[in-house]
Amino acid sequence: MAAMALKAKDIRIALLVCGTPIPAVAKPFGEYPALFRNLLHSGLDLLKSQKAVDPDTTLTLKGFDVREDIYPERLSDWDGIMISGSASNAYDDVPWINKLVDYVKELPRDKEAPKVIGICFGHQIIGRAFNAKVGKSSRGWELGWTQTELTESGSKFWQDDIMRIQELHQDIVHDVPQGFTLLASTAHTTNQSMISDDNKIVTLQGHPEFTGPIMTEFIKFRTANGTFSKELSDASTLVVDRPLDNIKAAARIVQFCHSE
Ligand SMILES: *[C@@H]1O[C@H](CO)[C@@H](O)[C@H](O)[C@H]1NC(C)=O
Ligand SMILES: CC(=O)N[C@H]1CO[C@H](CO)[C@@H](O)[C@@H]1O
Repeated sequence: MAAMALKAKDIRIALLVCGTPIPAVAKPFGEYPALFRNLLHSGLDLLKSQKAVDPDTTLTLKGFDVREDIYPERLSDWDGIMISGSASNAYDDVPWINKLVDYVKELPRDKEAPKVIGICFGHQIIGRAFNAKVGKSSRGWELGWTQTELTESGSKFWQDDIMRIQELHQDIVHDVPQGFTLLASTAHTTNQSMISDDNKIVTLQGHPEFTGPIMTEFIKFRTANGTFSKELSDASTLVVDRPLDNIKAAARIVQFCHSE
């Protein structure tokens, strides 16, 4: 971990909320703002235990429901803009998604823009904004506990050789946009994580905010409603509670937003 401790401040994260988890997740575990707030606080605690940040550092996360056209007022108020997951398709031609894509497209042109982090649907929105092809995978769903392989740049950014994370998607970013570098891959999905060459935008196809118990609820619900086959459901359930690198990933996201 970085030897030089970053000095104390409040790290301010604006979460662009693009979806609502199913009630079996939202009720006990919270909606996306709560899930990401808990995750990033755990990441910050890890950084503190590693003495990688000042012990007085705090983190504030506020949700903005972009489906209702609610966006942060000023970019300069934030250290990070995070884009959440969603049950919607990033490639759909609907007004709120088109607006979000245009918003993301403009961010690199704005000097006040903070760091940008896209998770799952957010990763795909960033892909679309920068002209990658986004669409359904020919391999169907990538579901549950997964070990992603990090590229050389990925190991540098995520500070490991692999990342164990929960996956819940069938849409993928088909190519790495110009000006971005690939950070992680699986056999199912080559483009699992990307970083922009100016070091301002990072994406993840997996869900660091999902734990085994959360993923179990998604598997149960979507198997019952016919989305997942019994085979896929059984295979995913078998490994769903394996160890994850969520908090480590969260620490890297917090550090990314904290640094210049
Ligand atoms: C199953 O549930 C999910 C919500 O998690 C929803 O997005 C999807 O459309 C549902 N599928 C069917 C076939 O009802
Ligand atoms: C679907 C897929 O694998 N797309 C691309 C992901 O990114 C690499 C470049 O790093 C491409 O070679 C893949 O074709």
